[in-house]
Amino acid sequence: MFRRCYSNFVPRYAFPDYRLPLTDFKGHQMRAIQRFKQLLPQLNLLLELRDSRAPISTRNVIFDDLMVNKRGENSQRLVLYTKSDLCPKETIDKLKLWHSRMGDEFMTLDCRSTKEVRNLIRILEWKYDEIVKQSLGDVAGNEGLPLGYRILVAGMPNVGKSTLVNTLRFVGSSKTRNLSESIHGSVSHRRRKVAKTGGQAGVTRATSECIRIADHRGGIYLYDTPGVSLPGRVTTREKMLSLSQCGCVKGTLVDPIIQADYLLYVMNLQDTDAYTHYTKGVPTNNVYKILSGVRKATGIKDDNGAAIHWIDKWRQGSRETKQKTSFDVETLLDDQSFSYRNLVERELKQLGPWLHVAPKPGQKTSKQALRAKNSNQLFDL
Ligand SMILES: Nc1nc2c(ncn2[C@@H]2O[C@H](COP(=O)(O)OP(=O)(O)OP(=O)(O)O)[C@@H](O)[C@H]2O)c(=O)[nH]1
Ligand SMILES: [Mg+2]
Repeated sequence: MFRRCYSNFVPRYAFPDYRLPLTDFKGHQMRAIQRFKQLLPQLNLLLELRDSRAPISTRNVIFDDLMVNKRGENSQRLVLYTKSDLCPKETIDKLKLWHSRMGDEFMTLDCRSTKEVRNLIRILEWKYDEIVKQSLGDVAGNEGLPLGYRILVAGMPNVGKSTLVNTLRFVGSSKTRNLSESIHGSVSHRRRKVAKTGGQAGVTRATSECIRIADHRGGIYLYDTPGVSLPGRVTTREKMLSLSQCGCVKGTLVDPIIQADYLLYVMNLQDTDAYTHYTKGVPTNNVYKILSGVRKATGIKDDNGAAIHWIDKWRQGSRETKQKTSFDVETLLDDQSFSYRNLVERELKQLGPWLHVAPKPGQKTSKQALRAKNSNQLFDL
C-alpha cells in the first residue's frame, strides 16, 4: 500500500548550490609529488588507485599529467578501482565501458582480499616478464632487471593504498614462507603491517622506502605514498561532496548535514530502499526526516551527530542492508550526457602547466622560503 501511495515520488535532479571549500591540498602532498618526479625515471609501473564508488571524483588529473607528458618515460600505468566489495555492479559495468573505449588497463579489487591480491601479483609478474623480454630478449632462468621491478602505489587519500601494500606484502611473502616452511619446518604465520592504515584521509604522510613484495626475477618492489588531493583548478562542488562521502577529504571540511543531504540525493537517484527503514517505507527528499529516523533508531540526540553516524555507516559500507551506492552522479548518466574521454581531455587542459614554475631570472630561493613554500596551501594549483 505504501508503494502505491508513494510510487510517484520524484527525486531531485540537481543538488542545491551550497558554498563549500573546493580543495584540501596539503604541503606534504606537494612534497610527495616532488618525490614522484624523482622516482619516475626508475619506475616500471604506476599503480593508480581510485575508489570504485567515486571513480570520477577520485581520479586525479595530476597522475595523468605525470604519465601523458612523459615524465615517466619508461613506466606504464595500471588503474585499480578499490573497495569493489562496496561498489554497485552497474558502476563496475560503466567502468568497463569507459575504459574499453579509452583502450587502457584497469582492474577492480578489494584491497583486503588475499585471493584478489594474489591475482594482482600474477599480473605484476606477467608485466615484469614482458618488460624483461623487451629489454633483455628471451633470457634463460630467472634473470631480471638490475633494480628489479619497481612500482609506485599512488592515488587520492584514503582510497586504500597502504591496505593494498600490506596485503601485497603479506601475500608475496607468504609465497616465500611456504617454500621455506617445506625446507626448514614450520614458521609462525602473523599478518604484520608494513604501512599504517586508517579510516581517515592523510594517514600516510611521506613516501615509504622501497618495499619488497615478491621474489620473482630478483624482486618486485613498491613504494607506498601519501594520498594526493585534487588541485583546486579541477575540483567541483559535486566532487568535494563525493570525496567527503568516501572519506578522501577531512570529515570536517564539509558540514555533516550537507554531506547527509548529498547522500540522500544520490540514493534517491539509485535506490530509495537503502534508507526507507528510517522513514517508515516512505521515500523523501527531506534530509531531516532521515536524521529524525536515525535519531530514533540510535538514541543520538542531535541532527549533526545523526548525520555523522549515517554518513559513516555508508562510508564503511552498510552491513545492515547490504545495499551499495555509487557517490558519483556521472556513473548514472547515459552516453549522450557524459563522455569519459572528454572529461579526461578537459581536465588535462584545465590543469595546464603547473609542476615547473620557473624562477624569475636572478631570483634565489632560500632554504626557508622553500620550506615555507612546501608547507603552504595550494602553490600554483
Ligand atoms: N571495504 C573496503 N575497505 C577498504 C578497502 N581498502 C581499504 N579499505 C579501508 O579504507 C580505509 C583507508 O585505507 P588506507 O589503506 O589507510 O588508505 P590510504 O590510501 O593509504 O590512505 P592515506 O594514507 O590517508 O592516503 C581503511 O579503513 C581500510 O580498512 C577495500 O578494498 N574494501
Ligand atoms: Mg596510506
